[in-house]
Amino acid sequence: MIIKKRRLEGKHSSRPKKWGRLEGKLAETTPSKSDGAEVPEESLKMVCGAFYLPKDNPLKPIGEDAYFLCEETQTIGLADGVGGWAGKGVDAGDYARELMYNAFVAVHRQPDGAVDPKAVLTEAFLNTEAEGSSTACIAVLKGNILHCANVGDSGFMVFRDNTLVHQSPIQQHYFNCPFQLGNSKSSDRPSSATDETVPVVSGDIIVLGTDGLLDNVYPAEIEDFLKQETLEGTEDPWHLAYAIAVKALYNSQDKFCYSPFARAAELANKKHVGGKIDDITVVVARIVPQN
Ligand SMILES: [Mn+2]
Repeated sequence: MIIKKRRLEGKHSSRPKKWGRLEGKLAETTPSKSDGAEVPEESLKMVCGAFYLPKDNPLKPIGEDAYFLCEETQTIGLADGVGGWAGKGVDAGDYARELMYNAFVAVHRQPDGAVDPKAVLTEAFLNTEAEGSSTACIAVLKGNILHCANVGDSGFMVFRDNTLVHQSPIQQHYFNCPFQLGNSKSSDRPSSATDETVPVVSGDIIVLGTDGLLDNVYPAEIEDFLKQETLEGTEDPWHLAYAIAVKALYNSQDKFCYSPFARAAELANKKHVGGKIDDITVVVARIVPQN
């Protein structure tokens, strides 16, 4: 069963003021030198942190998002149970949590140093029995390449020198109905997952988020935030994840901001004003030299 997300709220929208530049072309992601010489591959690793802010709901205190971090295998992942299941008495958070638990288990069954994110997602999906459905994003660092498998409207961004250089595409059947893994016949399958490889360099910041982040915070806002953090010398990924999640929370509760969700609604000829209240998961990985 393909389940649409929550109903829209609000009546009209306003134009963007500050963040319109996001439509611009993304920078080249491949590291290069001006003299054309090949850049030697650096041995890199991810240092990870995360912050989860479930939305305020006494009936579902842990929300519907789930994530895992595994620095041992250099793998991170998150999932967002599709809230539309609540109308059928199903907590899709159960599906998302089981999926991420199974992904964490699957990561450790992969060959050393050769974790395949799509294989992890496939094994996790096959072992998940809960009712419901969920978006999912798994990212693995191998050498200097970030490999990602993504289903639906969670996703990841890569920032270099405080500038967005890569953003994963969103997969949706139609507005507010993302691709979703699940056990019903019409759910999507891991074979639908995007399979992306992004070269990274030391100093890059990877931000994974559920739509609670992506629908409320523009990448340009994260760029500004990273610039400020650079000035202040903050490097702790847990702190970054916390601060970005709080920004998403703030925007989600702003009834008048022209949020990414409001913009997407407008493009789909739907009406929505302000941020979108949702569970917010932010995973931050800082790319650093191996030693
Ligand atoms: Mn969500």
